[in-house]
Amino acid sequence: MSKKMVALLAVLALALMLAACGGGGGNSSGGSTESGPAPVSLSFSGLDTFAYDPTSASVPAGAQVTVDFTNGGALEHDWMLVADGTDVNAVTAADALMPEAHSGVIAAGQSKTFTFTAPAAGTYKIVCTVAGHAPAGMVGTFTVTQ
Ligand SMILES: [Cu+2]
Repeated sequence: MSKKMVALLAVLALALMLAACGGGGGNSSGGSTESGPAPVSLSFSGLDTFAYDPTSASVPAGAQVTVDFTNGGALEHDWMLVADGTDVNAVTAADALMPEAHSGVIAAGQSKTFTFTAPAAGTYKIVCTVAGHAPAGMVGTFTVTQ
């Protein structure tokens, strides 16, 4: 076989590989057509010791985050995501980073599951907006990774 022929075959083979990789996009069955992080499920309890259990979570940016928040106390509690710079001594529902990243106030023993899209990479706070709770320490850390 001539060198030209070998080179031509190599180019053809490469072209076929590129077509196979790049062309499949929308019509392959299921699977990896959506790029991006896998969905994340988190479980938190709000406690009358003015703490969350667990106290922190870490998720990838852009992930669909489902939070199952249970009020494990006798008082009302909620779970709300706010910017790291938010003053926890004066936090209200209006400070929510996004309305969907808030459980709403949950009665004792009740729970709520809600879903939001993880924001850009960085550090955020989880706060309880019930009067006095965040100032008493009911604040968690929510880390979003690249
Ligand atoms: Cu609370």
